[in-house]
Amino acid sequence: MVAPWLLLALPLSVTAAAARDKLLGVHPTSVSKYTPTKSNTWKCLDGSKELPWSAVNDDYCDCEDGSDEPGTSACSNSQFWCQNAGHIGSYIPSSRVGDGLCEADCCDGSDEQPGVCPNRCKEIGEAYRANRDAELKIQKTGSKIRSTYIAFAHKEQKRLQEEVKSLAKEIVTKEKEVERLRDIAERTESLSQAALEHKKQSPLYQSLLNHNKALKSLKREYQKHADRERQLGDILGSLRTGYNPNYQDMAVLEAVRGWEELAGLPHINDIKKGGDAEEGGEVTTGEGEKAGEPEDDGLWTKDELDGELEDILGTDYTQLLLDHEEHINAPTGDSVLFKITSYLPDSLLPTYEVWKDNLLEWLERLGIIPEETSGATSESSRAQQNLATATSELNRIKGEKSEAESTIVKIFHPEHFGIEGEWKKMDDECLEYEFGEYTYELCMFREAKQKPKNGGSTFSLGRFKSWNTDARPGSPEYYSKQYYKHGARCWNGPERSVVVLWTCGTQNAVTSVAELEKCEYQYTATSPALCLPPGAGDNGNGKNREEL
Ligand code: MAN
Repeated sequence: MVAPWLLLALPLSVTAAAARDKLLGVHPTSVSKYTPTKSNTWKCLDGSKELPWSAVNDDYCDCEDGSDEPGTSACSNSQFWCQNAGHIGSYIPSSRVGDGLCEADCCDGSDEQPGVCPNRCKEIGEAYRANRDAELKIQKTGSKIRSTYIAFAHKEQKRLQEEVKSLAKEIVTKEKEVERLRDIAERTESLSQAALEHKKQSPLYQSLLNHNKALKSLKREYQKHADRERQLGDILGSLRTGYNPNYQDMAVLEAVRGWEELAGLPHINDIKKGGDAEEGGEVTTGEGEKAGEPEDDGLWTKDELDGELEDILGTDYTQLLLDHEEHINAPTGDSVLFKITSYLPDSLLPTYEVWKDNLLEWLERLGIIPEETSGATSESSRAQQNLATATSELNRIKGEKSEAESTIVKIFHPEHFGIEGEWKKMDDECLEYEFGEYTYELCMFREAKQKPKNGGSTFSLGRFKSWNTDARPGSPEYYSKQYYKHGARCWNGPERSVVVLWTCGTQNAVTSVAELEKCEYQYTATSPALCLPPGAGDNGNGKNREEL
């Protein structure tokens, strides 16, 4: 079908109109390809056919590549070039040519019959340029800030490298210190062993051991007798219930009566005659005293003996001895002599110990100080404590060093703070955004949270998991998305999670929050870290478009 505006164009100046019509929909760089031969023919652009020049844009598709119909909808594989003077030129699919609709990409209306679509390119172009200029300004400012972030990352790298070096030195010193303290602890330990052996010779300790032995023996004998009594009780019980009273055997009767009295039982004949005396099972002691009743003189009852004797026999007498020693020495406090070791060089320590022992021995002999106050055991525990403190300090420094080392690796790692380290500045920075009844928090590279404004529990929305794994690490696209995962589980739903969509902006800020699905949140945010210098990293937005 011939485009109606082509028919309308016929009465116009034929040559001018014909020339213009033949170039309708042709991109400026291809204009030279649309000229007829001397014999007024034309070749399809793929060279497959030669046609009369009149066949170009005649609304009939002749060429396989659709090149003979750049300005009509006749060839389905063809594209129409909208010049859009004053804005940006753009291709549209040929199927949209002459469909009576005004295309956004064809603001000059050249794809429709004249008068159908007004030419709006001037105003659209102006608005577009104003917007682009504003964005460019933001990008320029943002990229300047970004370069300060990069400089910060380099500084941080240097600072951390220095820190690692100095921590390494500190570790060497601390390791030597730990070795020295271990040596002292081992030596004082062996000294304290000897002192302990000496203390164990004390009459008090020896007597305690004897008491313990005596108690153990008594317990063993007591148990033997208790067993024997139980067995005798069983024998006499059988005799009591099984003997024949008709035989009138006085010896048997006496034994039964005697047992009944001892055990506090009613006479068996009364029970058999149907008397109302109850059969007591519990055997009481001779005087009718009940087991478990406390003794007046403070002695232990049978129950206490059964329950607590075992504990007493399990006493750690060595520890008791040391506690006793500590207790006895406590009021006198530490003598300067016992603190002096911490000020002495290691090489002098053994000599000092010998000298100290001799001095103490003499002081004791002369009665100037009470005997056995050397406190070698507490000296040993002090040495152990010093060793433990130094060891844990060493471990703390080692931990600090390895953390600094792992941060150094992350600074310029594409999967962490970016190839240029541009995100390091934001490490652990927290941004907030208020929406509805919550304040939404985003602590970069750590955790996202949902905090209720009017009280209630804060929910974790997830911890930092990764950048946009669908893009190539290091590309701008890669840093346009961040995932925070495995937050607090939603009631009857998934674990809470966040996707942050980043764009270039002059400030680090969260600009919107939405809960797209239950417990799946989307933040939008801006950061200068994403502002590349204008021109750099342009991924060809203008594909198919061209500003004129
Ligand atoms: C809380 C908030 C909401 C969420 C519901 C799900 O109220 O975390 O965002 O939708 O729990 O039960």
